[in-house]
Amino acid sequence: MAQDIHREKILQKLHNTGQEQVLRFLGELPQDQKNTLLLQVSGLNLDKIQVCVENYVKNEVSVTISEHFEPAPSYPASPGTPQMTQKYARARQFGERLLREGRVGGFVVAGGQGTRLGYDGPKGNYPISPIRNKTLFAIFAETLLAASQKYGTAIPFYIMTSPLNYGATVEIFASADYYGLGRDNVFIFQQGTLPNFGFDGKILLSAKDQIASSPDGHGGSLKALYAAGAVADMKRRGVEYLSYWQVDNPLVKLMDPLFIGLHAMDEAEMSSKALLKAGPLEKVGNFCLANGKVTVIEYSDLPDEQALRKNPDGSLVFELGSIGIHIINRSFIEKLSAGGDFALPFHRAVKKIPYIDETGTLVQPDKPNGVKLETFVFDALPMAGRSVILQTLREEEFAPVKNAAGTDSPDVTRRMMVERAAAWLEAAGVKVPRTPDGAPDCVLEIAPGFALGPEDIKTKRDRIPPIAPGCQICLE
Ligand code: UD2
Repeated sequence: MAQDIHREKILQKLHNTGQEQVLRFLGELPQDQKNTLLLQVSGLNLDKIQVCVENYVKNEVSVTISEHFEPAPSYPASPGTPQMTQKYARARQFGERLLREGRVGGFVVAGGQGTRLGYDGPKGNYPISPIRNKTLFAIFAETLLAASQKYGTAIPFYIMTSPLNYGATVEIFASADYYGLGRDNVFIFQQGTLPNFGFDGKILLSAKDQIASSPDGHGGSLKALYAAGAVADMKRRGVEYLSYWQVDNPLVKLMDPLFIGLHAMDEAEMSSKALLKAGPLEKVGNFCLANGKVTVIEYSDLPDEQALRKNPDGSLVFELGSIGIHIINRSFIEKLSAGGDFALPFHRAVKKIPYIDETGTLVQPDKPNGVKLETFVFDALPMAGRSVILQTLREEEFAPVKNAAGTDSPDVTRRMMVERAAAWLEAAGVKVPRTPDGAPDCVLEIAPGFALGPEDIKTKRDRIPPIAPGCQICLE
């Protein structure tokens, strides 16, 4: 009886919001599939979806950017003045103290699919290191393990997956015995999903008993951290800051004392690392100051005339690109989530979405037929009381694996990993053979357990053999 009333309520709601097509095949489904579908439908917030449809699906304009925005201030990659040098030194010490006190956790967003890379499976399992072929997950976990040892604390590792790659990710970590971090220090959880829509705003079905849906974007991480209990886990451990990064970038400097220290000293709630863009139209988000708040405007939303604007010295006005590296305070996530109705703006992506048509046939469209919605974590930046930007260097910290070939491809990433290893060794006084055009004439890999940065190499000079032209050396 109660079930019938519940079902009636769902039907009524679907009718009121014009979404009754999702139950089109209910009558012909066996009971278990009926239940699956009704469970999915009852999990939809149809009132919110109706607003979404009006504002983001039927509406062509995806994002409204503030009319008045200016470049955002930032800390340079290297301090330029004696005062700054002092501030950076103090920040580094403060960051190291926070790390030693176990107040920082690691957080990777790994819910995206490796579609562009043409890789089947969680992208974090992509093998990338130049000699040992270690996966992205292995590199991150080994880095956290090395940092845990360096700072004498167990740094927890939070990993956000999507429902599509959660099971596989759990299996990867279990079969690698959590890369030595200990099962208790690895927290794998799932992000939320959002239904997919036809251009008419109707929710699509991917099977007669399945609503077509996709992950809700990395912006979903803030809610998911809270809902999955990761925030409660952080609280239990005394973790106050999350070092956040994207799964595709093996060069990311996790647990960077300078970044953590500047963020904490300036009492920021959410901070970012930035790069000087490689060109005005590079496909990264642009840091701006809109209404006095640090804001990222995605490359696709920044009008070209703004992206191309130059200063009198020839530099770009909007020169700072976002690379998906942040520090986020636990208290900031708690503050946003506690109210329950916190929401980031949706971004609209027009896609080819397979769907079940009214005759019950699965259609694989050959041109875009609908809309997927996503949220972006950097849209939380303007909600932060304070937000710091620290510039970093591309060759030191950013080599994402995104495409099978060309820009941001595995070949480029591996080359940059070797280049950085060579630069670290040379900074410690080790001679690295180079070709006439300046590239390292050898293949080098530095395991995180050997060194987390050039400073660790200096103390291990005696363990580094002479590097002959054309050789392969892995320091571990
Ligand atoms: C992102 C940024 C771009 C720049 C670039 C640097 C956006 C919208 N753009 O571009 O400004 O910083 O990265 O590399 O972020 N993810 C999830 N769940 C999702 C969707 C994505 O966990 O639902 C993760 C994904 O696994 C990856 C990260 O978020 O680690 C970035 O996602 P992407 O690869 O789709 O972003 P991209 O390359 O378009």
